[in-house]
Amino acid sequence: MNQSDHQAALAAIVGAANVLTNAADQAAYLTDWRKHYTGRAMAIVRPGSTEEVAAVVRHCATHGIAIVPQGGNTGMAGGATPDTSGQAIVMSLTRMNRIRKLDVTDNSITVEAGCVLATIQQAAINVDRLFPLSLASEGSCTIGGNLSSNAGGTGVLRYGNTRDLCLGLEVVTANGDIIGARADGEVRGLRKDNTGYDLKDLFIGAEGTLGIITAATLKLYPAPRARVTAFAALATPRAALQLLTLAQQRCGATLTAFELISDLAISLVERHYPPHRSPFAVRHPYAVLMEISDHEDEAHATAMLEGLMEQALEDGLIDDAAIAQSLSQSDDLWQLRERVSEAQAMEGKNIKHDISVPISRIADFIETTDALIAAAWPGVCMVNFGHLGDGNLHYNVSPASGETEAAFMAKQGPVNKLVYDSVERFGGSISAEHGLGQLKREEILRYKPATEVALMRTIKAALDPQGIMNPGKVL
Ligand code: FAD
Ligand code: 2HG
Ligand code: ZN
Repeated sequence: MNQSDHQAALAAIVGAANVLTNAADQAAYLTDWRKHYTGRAMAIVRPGSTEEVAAVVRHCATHGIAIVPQGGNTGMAGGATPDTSGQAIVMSLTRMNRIRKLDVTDNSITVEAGCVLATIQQAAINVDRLFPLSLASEGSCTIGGNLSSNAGGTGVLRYGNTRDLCLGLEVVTANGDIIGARADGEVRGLRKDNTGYDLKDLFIGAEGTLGIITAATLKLYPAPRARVTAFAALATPRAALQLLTLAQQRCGATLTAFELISDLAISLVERHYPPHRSPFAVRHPYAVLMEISDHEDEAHATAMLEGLMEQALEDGLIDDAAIAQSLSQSDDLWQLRERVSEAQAMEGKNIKHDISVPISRIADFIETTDALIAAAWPGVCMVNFGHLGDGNLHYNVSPASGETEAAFMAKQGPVNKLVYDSVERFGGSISAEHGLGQLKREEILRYKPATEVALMRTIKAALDPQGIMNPGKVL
């Protein structure tokens, strides 16, 4: 069969309108969000049901055609972009966007893989529940992509990563079998099920290299009665770490977000997203954005945050504080955090490091690594922000003033190596929440023990013996 025979066979499965073959229709699917990778594809295939996904996979397995699964295409590691051979298909799951079931007694929701995260959050709110996964890309990323990259976001310190929010998965395997569905078609989603290896955990975080997630049953939580946000100005990440310990002592499980933002990151948002501005009259090197989710009421949550801020000021941990008095003030503060990535992208290319170290070592890591970078490349800018409460930093590096983008990006390899070697010395991970994709596929070999990489290859070979599932990613 030649390419047009395959395109026709795929059209027979999903409908001709859902097999995109011309360059203009394909363009949006072939470049990643950061515009670091552009690939080519034999076709963009958009199945509308699990059975169609399975039939497409069976066709590809029979003919050895590679499949690149794609959700909202917001990934940061190039995982959803095909290579330049033009031999693979991109399978976009976005037509599979139904909410199949929501059960308030089970506190669970079953959704198809292409469901946009914000849609799931809203469905939960509609029944007075919370789906706590929250990321700046929530308006366009899909739950299939969140699960496949085991996304983190801003609620991890209280609710865990996407993996922790998943009760069950429906998956199409690399030979086209459907697993995870019960005989009546529902996705299994038990709170307890110790019947051998937990297969769903293999597919979570696999970045589409082992199979295709078609639906998931997810945990819901009672909706908090009040969410109150505070913004604190401070001098150093070390002070932020002390504030985290104090906040955890005083607020316990009500502390649901603890984000660090450097002043440079805030300035980028101010420049590109006016009228959002720091609430403080003078500049401070760092800010922390904190959120309390309270099951009493707003007055109780506000009083708790006020008490915390007063003590932090008294103890000299923070230099100033603002507590949002309304939902719109809270949204304004969150924008200062959530817009950083987009503001950085508008500024031009940057070298990203999505890293984690033990929470206790984060201040030492920043001090040490900042000094190493300043010595090696004087003048480059550190746009440092992230999920401090999880030990996860977006330790991004931007060009020195006047430096061309091309000259700066030529340093990517050595900058990455310096940062990742430092992460290694601090006992951390070179990918905290964005995955490996094609971006870190080579680098991981340097930092992950060879026996663990070998075991990953064994799993890959067992589940995808032909290597058709998202080749060139992760491994
Ligand atoms: P895609 O980008 O389409 O795909 C991601 C990976 O999953 C690819 O390897 C793809 O092949 C695979 N995949 C997608 N769907 C399936 C499926 N159904 N079955 C099998 N494999 C599949 N990430 C965080 O963890 N925390 C953050 O705070 C965060 N903030 C972000 C903010 C912005 C502004 C942006 C642009 C991105 C952010 N991300 C963050 C990165 C990104 O990982 C998440 O947006 C999201 O998890 C990706 O979902 P997606 O649907 O866009 O997946
Ligand atoms: C965030 O936390 C995302 O905003 C993106 O994970 C981080 O752009 C980045 O480096
Ligand atoms: Zn993040």
